[in-house]
Amino acid sequence: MKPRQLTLLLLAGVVLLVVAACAAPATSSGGVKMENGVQQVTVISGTGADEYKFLPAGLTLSAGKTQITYENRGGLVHELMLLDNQDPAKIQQFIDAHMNEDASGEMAEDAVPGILVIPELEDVEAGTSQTSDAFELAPGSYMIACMKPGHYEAGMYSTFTITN
Ligand SMILES: [Cu+2]
Repeated sequence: MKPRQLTLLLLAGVVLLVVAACAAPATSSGGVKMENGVQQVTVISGTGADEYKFLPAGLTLSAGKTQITYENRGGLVHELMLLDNQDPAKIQQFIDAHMNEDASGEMAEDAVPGILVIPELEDVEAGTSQTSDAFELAPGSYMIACMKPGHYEAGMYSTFTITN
């Protein structure tokens, strides 16, 4: 075999490996599973059109001990806030207060008490994930949202419905 052919063959091998690595199923596509009595909720955001999306959207969960993992597969820094969505007007108040934090000097979660259900998963870098502590999830309506500037407006939120 001529050196040139060998080089081409090696190159083809490398290309195949790269393609195989890319085609391999991702660790998980997100969703809900029970583990040691704790409801594990995994949401992801992706690249391109999915950069500003929490997936899967519109999850229905059970009340009880819960842990949320957010996996950022996109190219930007994001965050995940779990918000009480019983009163959508309060969500808007929270968003306004959040935009105003620098001017008002007041944290949005203080301006709208009780809206933030758990501490936010803050500054989740591209290609990383964060998991919340376990917490007790009560029945009701919730929203997860990213409040990085412009992200909520771009559609980076999703609602959770919690059944008994
Ligand atoms: Cu975001």
